[in-house]
Amino acid sequence: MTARGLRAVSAAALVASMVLAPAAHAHSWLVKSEPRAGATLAQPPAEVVLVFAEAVEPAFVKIAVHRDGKPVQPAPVPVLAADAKSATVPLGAAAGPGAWSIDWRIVARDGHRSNGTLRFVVKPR
Ligand SMILES: [Cu+2]
Repeated sequence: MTARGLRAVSAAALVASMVLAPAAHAHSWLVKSEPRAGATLAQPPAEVVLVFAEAVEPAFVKIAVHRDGKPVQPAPVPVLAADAKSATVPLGAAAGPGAWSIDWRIVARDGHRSNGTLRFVVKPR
């Protein structure tokens, strides 16, 4: 490629990066949860509730639950609220003491993805 060609390509890349730069819009993320992030609980919760900023795409909600670093079996199945702004994750028989982490991965209605991990601790009795 010639020097001129290279300059043309880098100019095009610069324009593309400006056009594709993320703008402020309504993608979704975790705004609160029950239990709260970092909570230390005396009793295991029966369920975990994740509340998102905006509605999420139900088909693309992925939740992975670990207790003391091990995947909880059977894997809890999240139930999305009718407004698609919160998900309830039943812990059921798996609920108990330990360090819990809830990995969440969502796709907002605008197509943007986000993910994170909610952690809390349940003390042994
Ligand atoms: Cu977005």
